[in-house]
Amino acid sequence: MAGPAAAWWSDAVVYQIYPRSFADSDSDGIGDLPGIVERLDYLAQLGVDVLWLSPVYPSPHDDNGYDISDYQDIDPLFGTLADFDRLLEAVHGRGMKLVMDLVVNHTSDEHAWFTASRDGGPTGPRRDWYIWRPPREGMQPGTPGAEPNNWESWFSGPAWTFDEASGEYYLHTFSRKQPDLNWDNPEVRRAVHAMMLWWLQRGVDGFRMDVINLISKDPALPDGIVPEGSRYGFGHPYYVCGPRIHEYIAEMHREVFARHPRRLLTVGEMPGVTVEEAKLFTDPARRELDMVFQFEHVGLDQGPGGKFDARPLRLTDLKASLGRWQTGLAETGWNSLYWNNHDQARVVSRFGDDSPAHRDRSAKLLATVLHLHRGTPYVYQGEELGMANAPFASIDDFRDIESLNHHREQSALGTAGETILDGLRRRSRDNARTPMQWDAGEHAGFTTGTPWIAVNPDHTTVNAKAQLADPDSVFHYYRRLIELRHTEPALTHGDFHMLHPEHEQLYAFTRHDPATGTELLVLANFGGTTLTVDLPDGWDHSDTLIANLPATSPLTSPHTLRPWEARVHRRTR
Ligand code: TEU
Repeated sequence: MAGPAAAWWSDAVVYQIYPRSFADSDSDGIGDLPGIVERLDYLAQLGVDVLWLSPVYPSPHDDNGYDISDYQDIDPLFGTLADFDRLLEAVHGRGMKLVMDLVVNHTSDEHAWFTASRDGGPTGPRRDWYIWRPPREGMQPGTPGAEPNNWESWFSGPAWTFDEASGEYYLHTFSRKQPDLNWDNPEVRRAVHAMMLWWLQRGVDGFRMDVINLISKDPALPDGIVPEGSRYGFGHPYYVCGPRIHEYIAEMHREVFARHPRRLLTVGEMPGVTVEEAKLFTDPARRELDMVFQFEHVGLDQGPGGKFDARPLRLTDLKASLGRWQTGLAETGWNSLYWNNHDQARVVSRFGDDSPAHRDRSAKLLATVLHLHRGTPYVYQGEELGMANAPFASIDDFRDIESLNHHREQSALGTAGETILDGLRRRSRDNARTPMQWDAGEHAGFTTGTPWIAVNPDHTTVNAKAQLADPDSVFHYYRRLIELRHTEPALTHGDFHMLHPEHEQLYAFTRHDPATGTELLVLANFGGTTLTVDLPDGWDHSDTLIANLPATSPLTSPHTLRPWEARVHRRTR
């Protein structure tokens, strides 16, 4: 239901730019801010409302900029603060908004805050800005098992690194070059708030907040349960939505968002968040965040071996999960909707079919299903072209620290090379990070230099230039879906009702907006074979709102859907 005052972002579509791989203006093989400026007309044509920039701050790039060494500047790789101001002005000039990536669970180990914390030793004034602990009692410091607890880093290996000079360990949930800040220290929180206000004063329109639900750790830092076959304990229960998380987010709202006159967008990236927690974070009355990124639906095709143990997706699992988030955040709270980002394999390869016969159709089907849900849709660069996973030939083709560490760790454990590579080909974050495919030319028009990661060879057929010229392309289909978000209030306000939840090939639902009486019916055939379905009453001969294939006959029940066909129908009642 519309509620008293729908927020501006409720009918907005956000586009994520991964600057390193978007457009390179100076031929160094790495995308940059002036490159983005040159491509803004493309984004305006797509019709998106908000751009989210992955980090462009100074960084040693151990994790491609998610390891920040200075929060208030631009990395020379990407340009200067003056380039940033020009970009912001150009974005605003086209009626779009710009959201920054805020990475404050951790800094780089090259950030001045951390070097002061480390070099000042255990009694130094900045020591308590990070999470330092002595070695485990009775163990030889610096040897395996002497870590203060048994938590594993998300990028393989222990979550602790020993500092010889002070004889203590620091905690890093991610790489050893990403030490976790100590949010329990009020000075840290004040410094982060001041930095956020600085960016808002510069004119940015909000923040995407990296792993923001991990910032509050159980101060006891207890050992986690060790799963069978693992060396490490499961630390999540002690820091995923930890004890003071809502206090810290509410404080940030008070100290930063509420002090700022402009209308912002705030989205918290939250691995492991539940519907119940998400409702608390996004309940407007609690004044915390506008929306969160949840991870449930992107973990459904994962086997017991973890992220790189890929399994086929069961459509019933996907519907049960997304359906639960739709109903869970219906009365209170708000969903963000995404298939892709810079951490996920390409959706057309993952949940669709990237073979030439079905690629465009399944890309459009996935777009239809996602964009017809209730929430704010996010499009990740290249998704609007149906960009697919890359054909990585060997480990030398990968760049991502998570992938490289995983490969090293599994090789040491004796896992067969092809098995490791197979997992990486399906799941590596590098699938999302190959350069944006602008045209069929050398390096896809991304750079005139040597790209930092190889372009996908399929750019000769899959590229923006070709798709702009083809009214039937995936690009123009996304453009129409984005336009619908702006023109059809049932997309924003309509309630959500899943149909046929037990069906393994049909994704079908209705959206009903009581204020206008508009009802939408979404039918999507998730597979390469035809499918005959019974329609609910009253939809015969209804209007087509959008479809990825031209209709051959009016809608009547039972209706046969062609392979990967998606249709949206509209009626008033
Ligand atoms: O990601 C956190 C996250 O939950 C994962 O997607 C993670 O990156 C990884 O894929 C686990 O398998 C955020 C950023 O989006 C990611 O790029 C960073 O590497 C990470 O935080 C650390 O800042």
